[in-house]
Amino acid sequence: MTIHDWSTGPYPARVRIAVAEKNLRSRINFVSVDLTKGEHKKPEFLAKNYSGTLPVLELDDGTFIAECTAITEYLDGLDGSPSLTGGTPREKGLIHMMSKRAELELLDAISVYFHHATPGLGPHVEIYQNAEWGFRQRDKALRGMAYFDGVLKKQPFIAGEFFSMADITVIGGLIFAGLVKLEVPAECAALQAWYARMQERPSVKNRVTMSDPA
Ligand code: GTS
Repeated sequence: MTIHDWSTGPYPARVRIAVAEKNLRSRINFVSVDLTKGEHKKPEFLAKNYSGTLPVLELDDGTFIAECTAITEYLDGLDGSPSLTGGTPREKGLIHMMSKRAELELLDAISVYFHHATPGLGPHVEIYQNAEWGFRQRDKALRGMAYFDGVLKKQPFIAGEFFSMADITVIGGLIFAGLVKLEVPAECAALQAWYARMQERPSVKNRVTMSDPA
């Protein structure tokens, strides 16, 4: 399988973490797409993913799967023993809900802030910017951090009692927050403690070096 991505990107990080958690590194070939050159908006890439975003998983039969959640579900199911996306209907429902919430309230909001209220990927890629919308999304992300802090005061992981795709999505959000220098507020102590724990996981720690020869 091939993953088209960008090694330091927060969304690619989500799939790289899933690859490591599922011990799939030896089965994946990574191909780098240069976001700063706008390669992801060129016709050759849009033929792989209509949305013009990374990452994209290319299967050996030529099928392309985009969207981090969809790719994670695919990878998680390969061994017949899904651990990141839930085994029971209840687990699947909760993980899906919390992962979607982490996108809506945190990661995607920070992405909008980055693309609209900062120079983003540069003028040749950011052809439309709306700073006011970007700043609103930054504030939404800060509220999202407070929400996830509340969740983590009651349970050890984002979707309950075990590490899942929902944790990975929040990790992606906090990686992006770090890149745009949006600090987790000091009062979000549970979120900070959880993130410190997450960063100790080998899958999180080693994600950027994954493209180097194994
Ligand atoms: N909903 C998509 C997913 O979950 O896969 C969003 C993917 C996404 O926004 N990826 C970023 C991207 O392609 C990659 S990165 O910024 O994290 O490296 N951004 C480029 C752009 O122009 O939006």
